[in-house]
Amino acid sequence: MKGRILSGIQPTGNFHIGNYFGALNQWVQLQNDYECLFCVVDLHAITTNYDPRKLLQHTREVAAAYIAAGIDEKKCIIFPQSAVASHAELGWIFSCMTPLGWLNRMTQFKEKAGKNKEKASLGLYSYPVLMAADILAYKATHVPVGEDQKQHLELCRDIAGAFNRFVKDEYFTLPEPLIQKHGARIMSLRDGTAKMSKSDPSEGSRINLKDSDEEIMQKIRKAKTDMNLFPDTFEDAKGRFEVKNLITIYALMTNQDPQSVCSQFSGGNFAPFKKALTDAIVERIAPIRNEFNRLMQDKEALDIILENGAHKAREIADVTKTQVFEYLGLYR
Ligand code: AQP
Repeated sequence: MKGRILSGIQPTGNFHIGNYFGALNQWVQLQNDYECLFCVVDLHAITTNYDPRKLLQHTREVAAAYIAAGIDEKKCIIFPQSAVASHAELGWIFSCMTPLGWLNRMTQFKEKAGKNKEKASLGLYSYPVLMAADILAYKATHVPVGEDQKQHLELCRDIAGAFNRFVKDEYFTLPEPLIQKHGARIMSLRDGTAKMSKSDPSEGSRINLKDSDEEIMQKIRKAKTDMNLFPDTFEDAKGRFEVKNLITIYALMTNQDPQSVCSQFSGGNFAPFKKALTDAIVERIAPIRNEFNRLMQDKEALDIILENGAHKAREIADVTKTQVFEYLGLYR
């Protein structure tokens, strides 16, 4: 094994192809080479407005999506973050070692809080500190991250360094990012400058993993393009954000590079491309969706997987927490 991986996805609703290509698809490959822990980060999901009546359902859905996409629950530890108390406990400890100046630099808080910064929760602001606790609780050596999470991982490394300096020991190793080369960012189908997001109120902005073939077809049909013809090269698509995004999605769905997609559809109008894109998405997503639906029908079996995972995760994280408490002189 090349090391230990920790990663997670928030149960904030509609699991989409951005989450799939930005995270999950990569995890499926990594599980063969690394010892993997994949959590459903429900404590992160409550940092913004959410519906408590739906959270548990969404947590199960994310776990089902992991397994449906190919994560092997026998090989990897799959668990809900809130089931392992050490995450929140270490989160508090690290928040006492994180200068405000470091958090003030985090661009995701600025994006998510938007103009309503004063009304955003303290939890949303300190979210990256809890993420650092998620990672360090398991002393993960590597963290697969989308481009947007890179800054948070750097903060995690800074926090690990600050802890090590404070206790005058190399207790934590600094986790390394594993960033995917292509398709690290899938954009909204309605606005090529905005990230495809679970919490985007526009359903048409994303392809969900559980969308029916008909829904996929409708969403691609309505996906924004522009008045020009299909570009000859991927370079020519520069500045045509929506077009570039659809080419990227097609390339990812069909395992080819964006340039060969341009060569294939060069100079044409968008109708045949959209037809091919719909077919490619359906071919790739339908088997995952069907497996997802099957798993969601047996909630008890899913809960057993989550509880078994939580049990194994606790065994690792509690050792770290105990050692951290000892270093800091906290009562145990
Ligand atoms: N559009 C995207 N393209 C590529 N990767 C993406 N990820 C998210 N959106 C895209 C990757 O998915 C993983 C899980 O993300 P998360 O749920 O922890 O938080 P997020 O990045 O905030 O995801 P969303 O979908 O945008 O959710 P909401 O709307 O709740 O904020 C991460 O690895 C992320 O990079």
